[in-house]
Amino acid sequence: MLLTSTLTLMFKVQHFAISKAADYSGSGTPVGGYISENTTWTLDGSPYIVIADVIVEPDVHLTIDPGVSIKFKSGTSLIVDGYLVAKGNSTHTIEFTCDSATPSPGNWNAIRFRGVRQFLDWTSIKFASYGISIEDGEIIITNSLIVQNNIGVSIIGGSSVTIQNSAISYNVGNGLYVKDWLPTTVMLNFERVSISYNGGPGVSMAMRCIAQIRKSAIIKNRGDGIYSYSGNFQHCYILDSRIAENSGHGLYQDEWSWTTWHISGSSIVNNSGAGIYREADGYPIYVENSSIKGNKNSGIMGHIGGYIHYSNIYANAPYDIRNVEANNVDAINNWWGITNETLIREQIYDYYDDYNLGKVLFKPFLTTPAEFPDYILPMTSHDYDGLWRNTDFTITLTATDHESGVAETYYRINNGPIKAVSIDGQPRINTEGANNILEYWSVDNVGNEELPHKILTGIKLDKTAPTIDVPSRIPEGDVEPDQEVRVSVNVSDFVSEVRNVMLYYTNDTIWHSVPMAFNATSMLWEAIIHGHMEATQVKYRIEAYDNAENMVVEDNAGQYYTYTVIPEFPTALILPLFVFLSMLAVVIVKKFKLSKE
Ligand SMILES: [Ca+2]
Ligand SMILES: [Ca+2]
Ligand SMILES: [Ca+2]
Repeated sequence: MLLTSTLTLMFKVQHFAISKAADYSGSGTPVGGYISENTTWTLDGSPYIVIADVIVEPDVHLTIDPGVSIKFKSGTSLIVDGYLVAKGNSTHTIEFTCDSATPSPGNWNAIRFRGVRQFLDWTSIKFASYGISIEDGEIIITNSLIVQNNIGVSIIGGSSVTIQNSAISYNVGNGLYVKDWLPTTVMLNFERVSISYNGGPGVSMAMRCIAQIRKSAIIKNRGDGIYSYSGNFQHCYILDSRIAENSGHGLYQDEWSWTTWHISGSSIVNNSGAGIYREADGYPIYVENSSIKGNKNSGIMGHIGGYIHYSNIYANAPYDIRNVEANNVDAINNWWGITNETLIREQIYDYYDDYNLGKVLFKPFLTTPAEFPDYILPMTSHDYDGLWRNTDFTITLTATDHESGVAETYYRINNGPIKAVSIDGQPRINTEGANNILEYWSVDNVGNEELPHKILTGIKLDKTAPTIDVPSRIPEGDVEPDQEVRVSVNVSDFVSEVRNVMLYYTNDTIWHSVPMAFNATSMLWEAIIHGHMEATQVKYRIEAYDNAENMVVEDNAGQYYTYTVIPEFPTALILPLFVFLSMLAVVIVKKFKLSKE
């Protein structure tokens, strides 16, 4: 409330676009304050620079055209009490990012949805504190990337959140976070979503949240894949999905959470914790047609209930199933990786290991692995570090697909022709620029195409050294003993811009180096040569580096720039003085001669 009233005071003008000359010197259209009538942000006006919070009032539509960039100043938000319709397309995505030369997660605050219904299609949302904060309404996000925020998607209210063909990845904390004690039930509906490489859990779920996750991948998060941490009346459906290689458990329901899990057609594999760990009892888990294998703290552990049928459960350590309660576990018709009943029993911890526990009922069991279709998209990653290069270079794309395997990885550079890694080799960047674009994706052996295509922007190549003009100095003419000389020079650079300029000078014994400072008024680089004794010949040259470590020397074609320090008095005074002294000498000599005579 405090924030809102402050903003009201600040922005009495309803929706304003400050003229560039007056308040904003960058290119683009500055925006801030209230939008109170239907508004469209167009390619012509792009980029839109959010210099203060933008608030879309109730019943008002903000439409954003394909290809538009929205760049947020530090700490600002887009608050949507009305409607946001941001629909890009595959060649013209809509970008929500920070307005910073050094982008990092948390540079700007959030897109906050508090209205009725919102659409994001072919968008990317980067470097926010909360990429998307859902506080009310119904949200549909398709073909979008929510990456490198502190938290990808935060849900603290609302009625339904649908996300399709999108990635929520590389966020610092949670990929998706659901607040405890939601005011109403929120339906989460994910299809073909990758929630991967986040610094916290992939998904944290809480009370009053009903999730259906279909054909999705929750992989390599530095926490649990899905963490259900609070409340009851929850259902979580995991259908045809892959939950793998997370640093915590694949699925973890803690002691404060009562969730019914429905897992079908899914792989829960190679997680550092348990595949599935249920700390609380009371609600069942149903697992069918799934693979639970390679997990490092048991396959399924805790209070199980429900059933586990027609699944592959093997290679989990120390146990494939570890029962912790007095109830029996229905685990018939599964493949345990072996057909020896005694060995299967060793992989199960139950009544026969501790008579206080219920039995795991595993007979009859399958004698060959259960098979299920591959619905999971392949995943491709790159190895570019975001830094400037000064020669042509290759970016290596690596693809994985755990079910049917990768058939091919494709890419195109700067919207050029589509190439295949197996035919054309890995992408090679040879165009100078600060923003080369690499679009890439893979296809698996049953034809699942990685969607949306990954798009790597900001690929930087600068092969051109800076240019240094002929320097000038003050004083321009004679330099007196001990007089400082100010050297000024214009240096320019194509693409990566001048990083630093050095002045080197010598009196023919020692070379000194002085960093030159950029004078924003004169637009020249300047440095001082300290004073020298008379008759000293001073030589100097200038070196400049750009941000890609290209270097150039300006040394007057090897001759250096030079000046000689003159004697203390200028010639105009010295000549008469010399004449006077000569005459004086003659007089003295004559007098001396006279006195001798
Ligand atoms: Ca046992
Ligand atoms: Ca696949
Ligand atoms: Ca350059």
